Amino acid sequence: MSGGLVVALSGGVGGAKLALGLSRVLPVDELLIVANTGDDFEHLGLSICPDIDTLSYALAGLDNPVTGWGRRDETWSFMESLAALGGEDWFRLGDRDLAVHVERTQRLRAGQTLSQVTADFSRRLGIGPRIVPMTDDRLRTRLRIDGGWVDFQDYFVRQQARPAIREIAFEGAVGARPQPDVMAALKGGGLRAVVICPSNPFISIGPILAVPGLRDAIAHCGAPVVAVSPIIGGRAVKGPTAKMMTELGLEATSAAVARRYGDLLDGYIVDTVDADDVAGLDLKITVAPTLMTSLEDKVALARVALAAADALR
Ligand code: FO1
Repeated sequence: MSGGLVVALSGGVGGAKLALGLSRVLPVDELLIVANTGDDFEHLGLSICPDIDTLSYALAGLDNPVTGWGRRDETWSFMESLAALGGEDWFRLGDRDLAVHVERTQRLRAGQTLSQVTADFSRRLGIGPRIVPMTDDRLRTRLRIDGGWVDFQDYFVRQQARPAIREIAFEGAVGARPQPDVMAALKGGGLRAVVICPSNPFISIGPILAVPGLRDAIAHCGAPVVAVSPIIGGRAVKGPTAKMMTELGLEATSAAVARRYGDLLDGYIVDTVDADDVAGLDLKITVAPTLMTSLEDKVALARVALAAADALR
């Protein structure tokens, strides 16, 4: 069975790979990508939205294949000039990328919502499916490390995710309202599936589910909810997911990620190497290659995720 809207929850690099695959197999009006904005921050006077931009660049074919974030064919004159002046250069903003932050900041200051700015940028970059922030309100991921609380990008980029994480908080979550189109999609009829992309369950999907009402709306959406594990053989493909799980007292396994999502999930897609690891879970398990290197891999995994969801309808 196919047809109907697919809502995909995604963080940055890993999630964007599956989102790109989904965008290649679904009609543009049958995919709504919900981006994490917990990583967003204000830096050098600019509003930076890393996961929205990573998703946008990936779907526009403008992504940097080496870093996974930022733009391809980037130049760094701004950063070099900033460093020469003694400015903060730990968070690298390429020249082309910079234009996005400058224009977004202007528009947000003029009163547009992040959803409006993102939609217009998407149209101008030729992106078909909709990418929406999980909320238009301010929600910031904060991490407690030894020494106190720090902003997400301070931990992730400036300190290169080295400190051990003791606690995670989503500042502003209590008052954040879910992005209206996401709620309408989850509550309206015609939903085919919710796909949780292979993103970090704590810092990428966690903030999305922390927006009041969103987790509940997903749980009661009436369509299958499937997740793709971000862990392959006890390791994250990219980023500190495995390290973070260990620090938070969990095993760095696909099974532990599924337990983290709890009763939200109907189906779970894990890599072939993790088939035994998830054998005890009370979930419909699909075993498939989940490492996405080529576009073909992304498309293939998107098809697997959709088939897994459809089989649960
Ligand atoms: N990640 C880095 O590791 N170093 C950087 O200098 C960096 C700059 C950067 C600029 C724009 C942007 O949209 C993302 C950027 N990222 C950088 C990635 C980003 O901060 C993280 O990968 C995400 O927040 C995690 O999903």
